[in-house]
Formats: sequence, C-alpha cells, structure tokens
Amino acid sequence: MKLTASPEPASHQRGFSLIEIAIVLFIISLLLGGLLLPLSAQQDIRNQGDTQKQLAEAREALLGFAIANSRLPCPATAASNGLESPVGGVGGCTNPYDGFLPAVTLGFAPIDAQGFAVDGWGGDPINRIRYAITTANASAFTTTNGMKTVTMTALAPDLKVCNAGSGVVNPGNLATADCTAVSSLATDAVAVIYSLGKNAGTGGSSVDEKQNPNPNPAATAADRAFVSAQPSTTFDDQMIWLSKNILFNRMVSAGQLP
Ligand SMILES: [Ca+2]
Ligand SMILES: [Ca+2]
Repeated sequence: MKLTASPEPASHQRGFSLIEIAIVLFIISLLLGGLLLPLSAQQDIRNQGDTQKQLAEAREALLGFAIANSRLPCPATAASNGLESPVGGVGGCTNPYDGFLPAVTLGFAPIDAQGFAVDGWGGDPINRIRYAITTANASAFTTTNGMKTVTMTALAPDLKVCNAGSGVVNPGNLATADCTAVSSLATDAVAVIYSLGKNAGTGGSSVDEKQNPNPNPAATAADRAFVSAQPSTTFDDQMIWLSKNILFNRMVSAGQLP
C-alpha cells in the first residue's frame, strides 16, 4: 500500500507580530493603571483617617492638660522643639495663632525627630499639626488659674472658623479678621487644631486655604480667622476646634471650675 506523504510541516511557526505585542502591552498598562489608581486613593483615605484621629486625640490631650494644669498650653514655635512657648503658664504665647501643637509638652505621639506631632501625610516639617489658641481676656486661657480668676461668664474666647475663605471679613486687614455672619462655623473657639492636608507642601493657594495657616507672619498677631471648608480639589485642610462649652464642662467635672 502506498503511503501518502504527510503534509509538509510549516517551515516556521507563526509568532506574534510586533503590533500584537504592542497591543498586549498597551492592555496590560491599562489594567495596571486601573489597579494603581485605587491604591493611591485608598492610601489618601487612610492618611485622612489617621489625621482626623490625631486631631481628635490632640483635642483630648489638650482637655487633659487643662484639667491637670488649670490652663491650656501655648503653641510650640518652629524653633521650640515641641515645647510650648513660653513654658510655664505665664500668660501670653509667642505664636498664639500660627504655631504648632506642643507635642512634647502634652506627651503626645507620634512625633518627629524635632518633637513635633505630624499628621497622616508624613514626617516633613510642613506636615506638622498646627494649633492656635485664643488670647482673649489677657491670655487667661494660657495663664495658670487664669480661667478661674476671670470666671466662666466673663471668658470670651475669640478664634473664628469660617466655612470659606471668601467669607472672611477683610482678609487683607488682619487686625479685623472675622467671618461674615453667613460663613461662621465658630465665633468663640478656644483653640483650633488642624493639618494642611495632602497638598501642604505645594498647595494652600486657594482662597480657602490661604487662611490656614495665617499667611502673613509679620502681621499674624491679630489674624485669628481660620477656614474649614468641604474637601475639594483646592481644599484639603483638616480642622477641628475646641468649644469653650466642652472645655468648661470638662473643667467643672474635674473640679477646676468655677
Ligand atoms: Ca491643604
Ligand atoms: Ca487666617
């Protein structure tokens, strides 16, 4: 029987063309991009959550300090290594409106190598947690037994929190910084604690963020208006403040007032 010859094998197997490989690589890059974007978004959400938790803990630490010392601490300055400035409850603070959380004075953690509390965005100096304190009633809030001496009904803390930078009255004239009536979130805050958010290093140029921190170091003595707005592409600061009513409530419970 005559065997029929099997067909000749192809002289070479067909491989992938360059165009096909390019298409596959393009699809893989699309898939990877799709995975990486949510990962960075997840990290942002984690950092925001960490920051919010640290701000809340900072407020609790301040309340505990007030109960233990019959006063609130002054903010730290950029050069005070996490210590309040001046130390000791002697009254007026060095940087009442543009200082930092005095983490060392409060025994607060986590802190960076210079003693400053940092937010969820990292350990750079720009990520330090900010803290402002009222100077009302001749700095009674930061003077040992000052609140007791002035009495609760006469104490008038005066830090302002507005819901938008455009709602700050006369923002160029720092001596009259306040919120318009419709933009006020708080008109009598004792202290404001905040983070400059993810864009701290490069941002802060929107009309809202310009109010945090107080922008003019030479004239901050009377700029006590801050902005807490909805998160947006131009605003990512995170802020909480200490109400005088919460402070008084805790101090009365602890027997520090009246
Ligand atoms: Ca910011
Ligand atoms: Ca301001």
